[in-house]
Amino acid sequence: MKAAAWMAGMAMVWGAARAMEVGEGFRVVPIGPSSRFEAAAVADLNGDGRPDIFCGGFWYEAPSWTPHFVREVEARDGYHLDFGAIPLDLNGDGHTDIVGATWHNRDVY
Ligand SMILES: [Ca+2]
Ligand SMILES: [Ca+2]
Repeated sequence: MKAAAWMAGMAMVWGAARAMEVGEGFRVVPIGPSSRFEAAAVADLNGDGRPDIFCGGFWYEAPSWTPHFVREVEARDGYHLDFGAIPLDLNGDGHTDIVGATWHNRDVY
């Protein structure tokens, strides 16, 4: 179930502008068709037991995929400085943190 949700989430981030069937048991549901970000992560970000999606400056809350603004992401040379997103609990507080990385300035945040 989590793998299916992850695949659906990734398809939603990069998918077409409308829902469509892509194979038995799967359906593409766009959640950010105008998103210009390249990295995404899947994790339960609000603790409700459902996997959410973090992408660029937003996280998308399952199951409605409501966008929540997180941060401004600087753009440079036509790209947003957001080339990686890894969900981890870095400080051990039980809440998922997102580790991001960029290519242009080699920052990790
Ligand atoms: Ca959740
Ligand atoms: Ca944490």
